[in-house]
This record gives sequence, structure tokens and C-alpha cells, in this order.
Amino acid sequence: MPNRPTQATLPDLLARLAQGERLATSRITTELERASPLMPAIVQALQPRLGRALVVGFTGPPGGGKSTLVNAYVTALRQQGKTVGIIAVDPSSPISGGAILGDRIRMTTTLADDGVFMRSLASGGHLGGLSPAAVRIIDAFDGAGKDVIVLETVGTGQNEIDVAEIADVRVVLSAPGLGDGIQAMKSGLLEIADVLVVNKSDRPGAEQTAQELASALTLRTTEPIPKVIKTSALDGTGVTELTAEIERIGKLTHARLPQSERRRRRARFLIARAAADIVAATIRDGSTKDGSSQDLQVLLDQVLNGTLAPDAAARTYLLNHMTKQPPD
Ligand SMILES: Nc1nc2c(ncn2[C@@H]2O[C@H](COP(=O)(O)OP(=O)(O)OP(=O)(O)O)[C@@H](O)[C@H]2O)c(=O)[nH]1
Ligand SMILES: [Mg+2]
Repeated sequence: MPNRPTQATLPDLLARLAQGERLATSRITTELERASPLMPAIVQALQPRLGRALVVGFTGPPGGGKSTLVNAYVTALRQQGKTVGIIAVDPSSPISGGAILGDRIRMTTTLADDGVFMRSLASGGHLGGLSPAAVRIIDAFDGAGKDVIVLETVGTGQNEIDVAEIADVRVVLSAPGLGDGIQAMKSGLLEIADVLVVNKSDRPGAEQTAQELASALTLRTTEPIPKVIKTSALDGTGVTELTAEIERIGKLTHARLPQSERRRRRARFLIARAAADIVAATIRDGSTKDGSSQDLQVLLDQVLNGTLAPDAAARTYLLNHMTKQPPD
């Protein structure tokens, strides 16, 4: 790789990262995103700076306007003088691919504004759910001193559960005309939301969507029941209210969870994800390798003929094998 930082330049890069300098932020972010060999040194050096940022998750169905609303929210934050890091996971529309979002941010700030930094990444290859790379990038942005880190993910079941673990404030977005959006939402998203947004409120049906959400919320098992805020990311309606509500909840979360605990949640996520990957790889390999194959065959047969549930088979397999050194 050209210009790949060496150990020798790392202190210099880290010093520049601490100033929020764009190139250094980009380099360090890339190192953490790829879990490069420099990662341990970087994370150790960043320790004293980590855990300060407010991490805000925006999740919802494809095309609901997440990127556009994030853009409006970020603009509001910049007007308050706050610095921002944006992580867009698996953007499916061109707008979130960076170009248009970048342009819009540039319209309200300037090209020289180091106050907003964005990274898009694909979630691929990790059993669905949030990419561990996204969580490592949070550390890079946190280390760069960003006040707020926004994580945009498409709500896909596992994603939202992951976001719930990682984010300090969970914004769940819906929009009128998304068909069975509310139905799908009832499952997991309504449970994890700290704020519910009905975006595209400039369109017909927004009030009805908001009412459906409000009534679905009455089934929620956890308190407090979140606010439903109607926004239009296009004309800015509701963005001030949303920004204030995120800040209010963020303050409560930060007061409730100490810095160390917020960081621990990220570490727990990374370990859990790594563990899942190791277990999945071990079970897949187990069917082809000697030694572990026999009892796996028995478990496979039992699951196939219905005498054992898959989760019970998984527990048995783990008990038998996970005390051994897992494969790399
Ligand atoms: N009318 C209206 N259109 C909007 C609003 N917000 C976003 N849109 C439009 O909706 C489309 C999708 O917006 P995005 O911001 O890319 O949506 P997204 O949820 O980020 O999409 P993915 O990242 O692909 O899942 C774009 O054409 C936007 O211009 C809004 O408040 N009102
Ligand atoms: Mg998007």
C-alpha cells in the first residue's frame, strides 16, 4: 500500500488525529477498519481519549430517508459547533454512498471543514448484523475527538439488535408508503427505539403512520415509551425537535453509563461477534475434519430426524469442543 503509515510515523499520526486532522483521521480509521497490525498500538494510544463521543444510531427500512435525515441532523449539529463522524453501513442508495451526502455537508460547511468525517462500509461477510469494522471505526472517530458519531444502518433484524448494543441513542425511522413497514417494525425495532421518526412527513399518510406507530408503542414492554417525531429531511421540518430529543436522551445515557461501561459494550460486541465467527467456522470445518466430525455427525442426524433442537445441538457441540483451542 502506498503511504501506509509505519510504526515510526504512528505517534505523529495520532497527534494529528487528536487535532481532528482529516488525513490522519482517514489513515487511522482505515487501520482500525481493516484491523491492521497497527490496531493494538493505536487502540492503546487512544485509550485516554475514548468513550467521550455520543454514539447515535439511525436505523430503518431502505429508502426511508436515513441518509437525508442524518445529513439534516449533522447540519444542525454543525450549527451548534459540534464535530461529527458518520458511519454508513451497507448504503443501498447512491445518496448514502457519499457523493450527495458529502456535497450537502459541503454546502453548509466548507471544503476545509474538518468537523465532519464520513466513512461508508459494507457489512458483508459477518453473519448479517453490524460489521465489527463499524464498531472499530467508532474508536477512530472517538479518538479524533468527534463530539457525535452517527451510525446509519438498514434495519434488518440482527442489525438493529447490534445497534441497540452499541449506540447511546437509537433513532428508528419510518416513512409513509413503505407498505408493511409498521408490521416489520413491531418485531424488534419498536423495542429498541429511543426516538421514533416518521420521515417524509411532507408526504400524504405521515400522520396515519405516526398514529399507527404510537398505538404499536403501547405494546412495548420497556419504559420509557419513546416520542414519535414527524420530520421532513427535505424541508427540515422536525429536525430541531429531533436534534434536541437526541441530545436529551444522550445526556441521560451518558449520566447512567460511565465512559468505561460504554466502551465495554463495544468490546463485548466485538468479542461476541468474533466468538460467533469462530464457532460457525468450527462447526462448518467439523463436518470435514477428523476428530470433531463424529459427534457432529451424530448431532446433525439428531437435528435432521427431529430428536434434537438445533440450539440444543449447538450447546452440546460447544460443551464438547470449545474448551479446546479454537482454530485461527
Ligand atoms: N419527500 C421526501 N423525500 C425524502 C425525504 N427524505 C428523504 N427523501 C428521499 O427519499 C429517497 C431515499 O433517501 P435516502 O436518504 O437515500 O434513504 P436511506 O434510508 O438512507 O436509503 P438507504 O441508505 O438506501 O437504505 C431519496 O430520494 C430522498 O431524496 C423527505 O423527508 N421527504
Ligand atoms: Mg442511506
